[in-house]
Amino acid sequence: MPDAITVQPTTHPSGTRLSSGSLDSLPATIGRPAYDRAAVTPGIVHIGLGAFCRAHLATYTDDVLAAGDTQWGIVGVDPLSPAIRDALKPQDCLYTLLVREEGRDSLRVVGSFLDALVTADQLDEVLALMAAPATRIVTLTVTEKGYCQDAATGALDEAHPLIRADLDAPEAPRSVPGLLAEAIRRRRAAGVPPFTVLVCDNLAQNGIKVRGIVVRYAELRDPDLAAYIAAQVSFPCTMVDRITPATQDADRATVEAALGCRDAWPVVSEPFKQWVIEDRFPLGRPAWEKAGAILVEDVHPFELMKLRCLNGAHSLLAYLSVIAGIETIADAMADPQLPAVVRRLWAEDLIPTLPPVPGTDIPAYTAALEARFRNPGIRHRTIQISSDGSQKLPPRLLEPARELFAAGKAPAVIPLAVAAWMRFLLEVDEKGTAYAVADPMAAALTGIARANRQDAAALAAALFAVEDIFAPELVAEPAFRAAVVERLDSLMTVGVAATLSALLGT
Ligand code: CS2
Repeated sequence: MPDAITVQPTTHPSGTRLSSGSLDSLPATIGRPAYDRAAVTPGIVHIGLGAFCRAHLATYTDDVLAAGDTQWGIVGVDPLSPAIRDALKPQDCLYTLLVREEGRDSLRVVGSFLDALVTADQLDEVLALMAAPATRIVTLTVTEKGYCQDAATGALDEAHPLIRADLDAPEAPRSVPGLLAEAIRRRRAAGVPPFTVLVCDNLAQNGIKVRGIVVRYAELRDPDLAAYIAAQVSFPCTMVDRITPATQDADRATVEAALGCRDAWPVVSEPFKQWVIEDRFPLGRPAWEKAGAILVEDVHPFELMKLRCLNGAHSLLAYLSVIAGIETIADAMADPQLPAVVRRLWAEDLIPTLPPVPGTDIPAYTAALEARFRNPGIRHRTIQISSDGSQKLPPRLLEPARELFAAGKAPAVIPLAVAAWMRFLLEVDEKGTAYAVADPMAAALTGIARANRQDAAALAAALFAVEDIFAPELVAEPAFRAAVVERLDSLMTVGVAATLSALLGT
């Protein structure tokens, strides 16, 4: 089913709720499941019910169901919060995807979620479902921090409170590694082969990394289970991409006006989407390629390009924008200087670190990224992207910086991004407006920032010492340290605009 269906706002009596029963009365311009949902059986358990998976893998799967392969319905599981489950259940797990581009909105109701559960209060049901033979794939979008990793190394954070708790009570897991290990253990005990674990988060080599995390967790729990997981469970790597900002009330109102009934939690995204997947699914998979996914032997080149060029540029823009008081990525791209800084980041620091990407012209890819960032229909808040910097900076920007130094080159723009993140930790923008830092390490990081708020060199030195974020080889580079301190001092004394002018020579 295509995403692009132009919508004319309608004036239906409001009050009704989107549901199976209201599908037939939707305006003809609204896309909807082109298949009998009652005939669909669950084949996928998806963990992490945020907006991204509903704009991305659920729409690919919706298309596969519409193409007639009805054994791949999805049951969604949120590890913590009941909010999305409670919004979706009364509407038979249907929801609307509002695709926005300049002057043209299109809407489709997505039907691939069959049910929604919450681990925190339905653990037995979740584990029974994950252990069921019909479940052949477990997909995940739990964000970088959801895997309980040490962000600098990508290894399991063995001191993580959820991991400690799960090791004490492994049959009632609360962490994602604990949940995967327990479900696989139950399947093994029942003679059911393991599901494929498909990680759809922005980690470098996401499948390999999460495999390492789950195997290590299992080793601490039961070495025999660890050996089984290492030998038998497939963790293909994936590259996922679709810009999907958090849903706002204004989006709910737009959707309600178009549908003529209320959708408690629609999702907004850009038109573009991309999914590159390693084709290693021992128990089979949906024919996602029919919906445009690219199945490959090796995802790594695609993933490096996306994680560095898209996500790295997002992080640079987010930290500079939050401290300058710029609200969205589209607004940042309307700034007189920021687009030029992003182009330099791509050209000088990131593209030189990338291997060739099959079928892709990388400068054309970054030019297309620039157009995506400028999409005025997408109000992607810079404060949203600023979250979890401790998890995001290492794969997006610190690793390419380390690679550049190892090749004898100094990065031109990455030190500015790192300095902007450090300045951002002061929790107040240049206009004096306070904001909160959202990060699993927020307490420690903002504590360091508060203690060193007058002194760029001291602040940078204290943050460089945080080994969960900074690899020792990188912070041992005097040129890296000096460049970050210089930029941070400039951001703290003369501000974003003057710092960018100095960098760009404008
Ligand atoms: C963003 C991503 O919030 C962020 O950190 O960089 O969510 C980004 O929008 C997606 O990865 C796009 O595919």
